Amino acid sequence: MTRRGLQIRPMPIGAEVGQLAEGDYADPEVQEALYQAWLEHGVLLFRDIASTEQHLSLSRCFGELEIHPVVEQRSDEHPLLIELGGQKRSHAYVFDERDVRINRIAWHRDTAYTPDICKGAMLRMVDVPGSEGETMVADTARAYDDLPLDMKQRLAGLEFKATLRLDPPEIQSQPGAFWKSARLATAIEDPEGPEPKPPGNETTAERWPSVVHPAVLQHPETGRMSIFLSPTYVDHFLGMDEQEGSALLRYLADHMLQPKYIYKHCWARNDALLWDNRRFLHAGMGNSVDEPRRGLRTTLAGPVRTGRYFDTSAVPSGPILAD
Ligand SMILES: O=C(O)CCC(=O)C(=O)O
Ligand SMILES: [Fe+2]
Repeated sequence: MTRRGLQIRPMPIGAEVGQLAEGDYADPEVQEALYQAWLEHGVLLFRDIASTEQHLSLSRCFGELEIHPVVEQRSDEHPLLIELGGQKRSHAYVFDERDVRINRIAWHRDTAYTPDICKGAMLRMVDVPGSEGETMVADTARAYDDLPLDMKQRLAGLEFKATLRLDPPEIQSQPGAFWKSARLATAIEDPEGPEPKPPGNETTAERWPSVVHPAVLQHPETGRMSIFLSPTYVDHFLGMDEQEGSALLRYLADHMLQPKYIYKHCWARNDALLWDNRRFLHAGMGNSVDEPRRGLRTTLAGPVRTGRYFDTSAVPSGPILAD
């Protein structure tokens, strides 16, 4: 506990931070205690973050913020925020021919489709869709610790190729997805939905050339190892044949997404969840189309240069950091 009575309450995964007065964020002692708690637990949960100003100043306790590279995601409210749901309502998909959902996102690591991943992100839920729309986080440092030694040796030095997929037909139904099939909802299933975009096109590939990242990462601040693989963006492991690669991918996804490494957060309005993107994967459960959900998210600038372009001559054609 700090002089100002800051409380950090560990959860099985991550920790919840007790109520803070807004002025406390400016106190260097509070900032330092928050930062250390974040490095230790990897995920922090805050309650009652009631305004964008508060969200931004709390986020800044963990470092400089960056403008998100995907222009389409940025919120009109503030350049340092991206919006999930709300104005940026996405298409609905039908999962396993059963659940018609929006905002469902398979396990991923933010900006793992760029050479510099972001250090972390803080998602604040402004409109909560009833009991739906939970966010899950998975601790890949604990998962790494529990790997057998021969697997740790196998992963050392291994790299994977990663590519951004924005478009409907490419929605993941592979390791890291928690569904077996997904298809775009029809206009009858999702009458309010936006017009479907054309399938994956050259523009995405030109703007977001494929990158390469290490399969395991030593955390630059704590020195702790984690499984760095991002299931959503991975194409394959470098230098490995397809059969061996897909078996390894399945093994790692099954291992690191065991319930014991996962915290599933059921949102209350104005909760804010901060994850260390170097250590944690996260995923969105999604919600039904008639339940509005709106989240705003800051992005912590790393940069953590862990990657490089797959094609070394690749030059992204679009804006990367700002318009
Ligand atoms: O909407 C969610 O639950 C997760 C969103 C997400 O992946 C993100 O904010 O980076
Ligand atoms: Fe994300």
